[in-house]
Amino acid sequence: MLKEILKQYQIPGMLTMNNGETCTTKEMWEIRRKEILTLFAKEVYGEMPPAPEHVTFTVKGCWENQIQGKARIRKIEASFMTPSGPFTFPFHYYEPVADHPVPAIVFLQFAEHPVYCSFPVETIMEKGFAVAVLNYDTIQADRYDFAQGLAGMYITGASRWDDLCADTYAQNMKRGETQWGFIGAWAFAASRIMDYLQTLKTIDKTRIAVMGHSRLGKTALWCAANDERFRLAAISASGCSGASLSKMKDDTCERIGQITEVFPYWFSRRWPSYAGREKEMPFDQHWILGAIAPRSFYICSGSEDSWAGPHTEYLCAVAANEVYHMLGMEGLLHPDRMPEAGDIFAQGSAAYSMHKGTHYLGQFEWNNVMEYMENMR
Ligand code: GTR
Repeated sequence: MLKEILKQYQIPGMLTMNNGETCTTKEMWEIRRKEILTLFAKEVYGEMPPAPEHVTFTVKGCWENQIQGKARIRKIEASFMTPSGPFTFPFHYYEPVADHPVPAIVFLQFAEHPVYCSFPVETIMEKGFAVAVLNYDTIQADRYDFAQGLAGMYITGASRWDDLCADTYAQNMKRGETQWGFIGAWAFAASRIMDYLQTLKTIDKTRIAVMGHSRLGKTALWCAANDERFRLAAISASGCSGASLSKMKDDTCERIGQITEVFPYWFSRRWPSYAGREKEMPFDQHWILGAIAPRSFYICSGSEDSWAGPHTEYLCAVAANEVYHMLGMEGLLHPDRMPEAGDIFAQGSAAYSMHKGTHYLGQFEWNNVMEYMENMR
């Protein structure tokens, strides 16, 4: 049944290489994966600058014996050079008291949408997971303004940002056609936290995830697709331009035209040109989800989250199986039907869950993701 639906929407396969050959091996996939990343950098999210040569981490605060003796907490500042000078951002790091290396989650957090996603820190500590929490606002305030935050610091051009401050359109146009937008900048910051986790002996480096909800679900997707140190991307309600099929969007869902009208600055300047042309697009979002393979993703949907399109998220995950199967892996193990509220498909090398309700990331998702990671050994 699901195969027929994917066929009906003409969801394109991702295994034809740029030179026309079919990708059939692990070695070919390494090349094909890079081709897909390049395509999505240019057309969808904008190009990521290279990682900085040095990142300095400064401990700004350290609290032992916290959360009823279960954890220690640190406030860290990460600093690195950009083409426009140094950039510094803070994050909080919670580590459970343990006598063995623990798995970790980089959690991308909203400052102003607390109802959107919860962060059950006590449960996380009890289950023995470290968590680094990044407030996305500290990288880039979420308004159409490249004169503030990280993204603009990598965009150099003829005029200075302060000449353009009042004119967001001019700022956007100063950006090269394929230069990055804010999703790229948030994802880049998550990778800098990964740099920090790499320095810790207390972390199990084989089990580090990046997790985010909604626009930060899109960010977790883009981050993990690029940064192979992440073993898992936990992607909640990422909807349009995230882990969901653009070609399947109906009138109930957000479409490329809607998202790029309100948030053009999240994406490459080319992405708006696909609005209304979804049917003609030679690719779809399962390609970038597939670019996480052979590592894993965990897609989380809400049954009543129609704007994000839970059915389009689910089928995106199903369509990404193409690459896992080519690699001889199970991929997402799922029944041949659409999902229902309460479903958890977490037995394979990728996972999917659907909570009952609207746009939210909460206890259900955290428990599912941690349980999945516990089994990843
Ligand atoms: C919406 C946007 C969605 C989603 C959401 C969010 O307005 O159109 O795609 O990203 O914001 O991040 O909260």
